[in-house]
Amino acid sequence: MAFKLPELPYAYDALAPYMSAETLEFHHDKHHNAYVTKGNELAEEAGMADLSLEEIVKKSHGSNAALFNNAGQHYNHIHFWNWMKKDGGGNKLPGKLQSAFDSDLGGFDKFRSDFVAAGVGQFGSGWAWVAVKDGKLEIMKTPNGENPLVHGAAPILGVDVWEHSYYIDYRNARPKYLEAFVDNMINWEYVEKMYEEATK
Ligand code: MN3
Repeated sequence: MAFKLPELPYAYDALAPYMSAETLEFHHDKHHNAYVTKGNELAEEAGMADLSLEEIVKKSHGSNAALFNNAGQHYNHIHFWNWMKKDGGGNKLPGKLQSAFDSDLGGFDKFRSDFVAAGVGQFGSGWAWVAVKDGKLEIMKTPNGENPLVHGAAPILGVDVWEHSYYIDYRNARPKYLEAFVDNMINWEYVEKMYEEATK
């Protein structure tokens, strides 16, 4: 199944001032598109072009680093665009998520500080996550294009901490970007949908 660049689910300026149109234009049209183009070439070369994206991510992990990085980033960005929305974020979580955050992550405030700390603590490029592992939520961080799928977990929320995600808007202030992501951008309904899929 060939990779295809999805449309952004909102206008380029929808997340401003927390994430600018300029950031989204570069990040979606250039960076994500490059992962799609390169990923298709490498999947073809590896004879994996007919597999699903998730299968390619898992199968290339540890055996084909170039394909893994591009396929992983394609998977991560497809969800990343949907993990954000205009007027998102904040501590009003849909009911089922709220109970899981309370029981597994110590409540919203502890989630917020642990998630921001995971993103800040990821040295260099990578991602911070909330993932379901063995039926429970966990905060994780991964380098480069890696994601929780290759650690036996299902991501339900992730934030891109590569500099291309925040440098135009926040320069080197990664913590401020992560706080704005949690407070003003998260699409909790999409997180809930992934939570339901991961726990059914
Ligand atoms: Mn990115």
